[in-house]
Amino acid sequence: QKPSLWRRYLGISLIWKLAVALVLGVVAGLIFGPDIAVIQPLGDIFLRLLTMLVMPLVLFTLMAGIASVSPKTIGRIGGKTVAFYLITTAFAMTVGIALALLISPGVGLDLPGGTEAEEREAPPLAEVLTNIVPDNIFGALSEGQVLSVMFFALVAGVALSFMVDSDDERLAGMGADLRRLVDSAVELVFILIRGVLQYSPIGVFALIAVVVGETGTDALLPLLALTGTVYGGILVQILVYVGILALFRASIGQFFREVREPMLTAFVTRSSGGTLPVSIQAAERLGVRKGVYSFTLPLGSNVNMDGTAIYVGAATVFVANVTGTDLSLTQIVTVAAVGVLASIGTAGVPGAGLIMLTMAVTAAGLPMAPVALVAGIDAILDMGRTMLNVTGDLTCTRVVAKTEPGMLAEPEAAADTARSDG
Ligand code: DAS
Repeated sequence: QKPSLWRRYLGISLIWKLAVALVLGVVAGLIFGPDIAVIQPLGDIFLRLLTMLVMPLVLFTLMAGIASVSPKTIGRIGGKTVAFYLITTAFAMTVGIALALLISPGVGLDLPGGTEAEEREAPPLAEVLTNIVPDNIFGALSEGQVLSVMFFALVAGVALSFMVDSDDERLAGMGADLRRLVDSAVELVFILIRGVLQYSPIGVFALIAVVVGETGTDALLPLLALTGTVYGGILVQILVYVGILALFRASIGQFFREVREPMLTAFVTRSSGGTLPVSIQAAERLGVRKGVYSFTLPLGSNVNMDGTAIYVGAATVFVANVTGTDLSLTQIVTVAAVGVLASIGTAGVPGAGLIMLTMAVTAAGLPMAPVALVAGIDAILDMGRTMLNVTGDLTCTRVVAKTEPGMLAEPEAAADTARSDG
């Protein structure tokens, strides 16, 4: 008999449902304006469902991934990944500042210098690094300290990897049992993810409707110029990723076909952490082995934020422009350095970049008032920067997998080789 409506709904691909939800959300936002905020809870539930999965996912996938890689391979993957993330983020920061100096968004809008920024001291680097080591893993899990949980998962995964490789029969047997348990936990989280994603069209509709309802269409022209600058930078950085993929002979068409879903999810949820489950599934579809993505994706979703770097660079120049401040070279270098650290420190949650922007503006000795202006459209900027953050993580994942023997499923590896010979 005819499939039920519900069956038919489940049959439609998630991308279509998200695209329809996006359009309907914009329409609803324009029609109802700020009153549409009454459906915000539908969006909050979606974000909470995604965030609920982040901790179990990071803990189990990272442990499972590390444990599935023989001890001698872990070092190589880690080194390559960190190098890739730092280089691309520094480049993104340069793009953000250069474009903003070129386009000069906000020039001519002379806002009062505004009150001097209250000293928002960035935690000293030594403290940030020390705090990565958790003094209580259950505390780190409950407080959502992703970096600390990752540290624990990393060391526990390495220990498990040595356990499985142990010459002591008893130990190796226990290691194998524990690894099966962890792998099963990962599968369970994946099932939960598929369930949450069935809810995402509703969550997306609500999130978009509220953003459009709030910012409306009367966004000021200078803010439009800032938006153009940030999205221009995002486009440039995506072209950089295309260049890197071409350099490593990875199929660009296949890559963007598979990462479309995490890109769109990141765009609407504005949360790299929340998109992690979707990114992991895209990495699986790209043929990347868990041994690589279980390291690169959780780490990337927390420290690799090229979109945020572009945004902090461009928005800081915007703040200078709207208050008629000429940035000295020293100030520009300060913004670049603080901006890169800020993007590393930014959490993979909505709006985190705005918090880091206030840190960069303070460090550059600029007035804080215009940051409130940027905050008005921060959600729209956050969508694009988060999408780029996730795209950068997946580009690194694909490239690292390509350079690690046995870390790319056969069909992709064979296709890559053919491309190299071609
Ligand atoms: N929304 C953050 C993320 O999830 C980025 C940001 O706010 O800058 O990547």
